[in-house]
Amino acid sequence: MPAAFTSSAPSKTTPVADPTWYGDIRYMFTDTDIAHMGNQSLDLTSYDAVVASANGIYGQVSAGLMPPGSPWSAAWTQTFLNWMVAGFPKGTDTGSKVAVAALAAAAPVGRIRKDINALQPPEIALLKQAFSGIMAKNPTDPNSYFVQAGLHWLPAHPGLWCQHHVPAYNPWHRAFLLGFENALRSVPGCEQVTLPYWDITTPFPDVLKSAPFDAYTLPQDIGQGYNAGYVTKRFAYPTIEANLAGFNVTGDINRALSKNNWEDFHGLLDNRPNNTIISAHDSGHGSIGPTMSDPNAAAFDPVFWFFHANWDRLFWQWQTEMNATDLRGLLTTIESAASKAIFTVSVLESMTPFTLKTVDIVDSVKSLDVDYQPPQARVAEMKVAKLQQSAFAAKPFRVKTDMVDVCVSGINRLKIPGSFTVHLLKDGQPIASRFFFQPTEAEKCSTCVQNATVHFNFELPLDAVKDGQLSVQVEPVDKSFVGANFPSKMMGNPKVDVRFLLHHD
Ligand SMILES: [Cu+2]
Repeated sequence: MPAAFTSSAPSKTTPVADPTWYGDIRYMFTDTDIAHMGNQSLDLTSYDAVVASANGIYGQVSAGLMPPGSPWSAAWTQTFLNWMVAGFPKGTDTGSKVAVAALAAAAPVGRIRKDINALQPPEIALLKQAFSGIMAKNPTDPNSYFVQAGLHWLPAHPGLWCQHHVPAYNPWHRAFLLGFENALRSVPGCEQVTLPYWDITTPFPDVLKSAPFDAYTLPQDIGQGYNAGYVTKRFAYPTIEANLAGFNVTGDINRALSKNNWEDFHGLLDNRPNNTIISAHDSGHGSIGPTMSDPNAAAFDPVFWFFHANWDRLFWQWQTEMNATDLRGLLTTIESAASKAIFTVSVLESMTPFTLKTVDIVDSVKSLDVDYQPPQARVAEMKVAKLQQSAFAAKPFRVKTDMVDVCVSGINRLKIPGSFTVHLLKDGQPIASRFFFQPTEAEKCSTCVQNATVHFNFELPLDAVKDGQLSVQVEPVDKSFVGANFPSKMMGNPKVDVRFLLHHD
């Protein structure tokens, strides 16, 4: 289990000369402080709120008044002042190494999800037994593969339950996976089985290319033309690998893991660049095949579960590295009101159709008994520079002139019938592409209409885009309406911006 959040608090006897929000300040408020000031509408878990009230907080702590009964030491007060003087730097977390070390030494967890390539033959046999078992269950049985997969979209409640491109995306899918794993455990003899993951930066796992993991046949109609007898479909395996490389899914994953805050890790939320986890997830869906490209039916392809266990693993890895494995730690990484609200406003904490609430899934190990074994081959791990579109003026920054961000914005996705790819072309040749995962009738999806207008960010070497004619093409999966190039006018006349990126030293 990760170290307790408060264990990373700065020294009470020696002031920190160069404190940051992520490294020091967020650890200085106790749960009591947070509850107490919360009554007075000051949210001490929020960077913005603490910055806005910093003068008042400093006045109280320097006068020895706060917190009541156990005021801050002189060193803490000085640390806080140093942070104010430096212009409230956000910095990066320094507690992650503590958290990771503590994790390794922790007591064994009940559900260890493994890299599918690390499974031993008896483990594969058990997993096959569990999948075959739920696939054989009557489609009215809540533990049947049909009911479980159907919760994602069709036939359950199209567009009402499943959360994508919104703050609840990661929490909702964590609960979804747990329910599926419980269904697998309902098969006699499989009470201990766990759902492995496919590290998508490695080739398509061989074990998923044969029954029962290669396909599923619908036992009854689910709507939208998916009728009884429909067999889930994938592209040819070499095509899948070429697609994943073409979308640079690995690049998006590495960029996401380099981010310090919730919005940038997910991407797209709060108008952040769309080139991190949700982009990698969408492009992954689009890479794998006709069934996985369509949210209506994606969860019926058995690869969906191994694919999504991997996104949940990455979410947990990011949480661990950010010391955001409990609610309080997670809240300190959240910057926007909409994201914070799903963890703090009771009615927004529910995740239909699950009984678990968003706040229940934050600590995967402690609350859900779920942990992940690291991937077998960490081939693709690379250090990604923390490039930003804007930087704090209080700190020196550099302009990186060898990289640019090409942003295609203002795409009204509700006008596009189903999932689509956005290509950036130079002299007619695609140089970068991204996929967007959405249902055929996005305008009827209550989650989709919350963010009708979407954008795509391509971080590229300047050399890749200069001295050539650039163009953008939006290619729907379903080309029967307008062909391979969706007309700009029909989707709100998207715009293109190119900007240099900045970074702090
Ligand atoms: Cu998905």
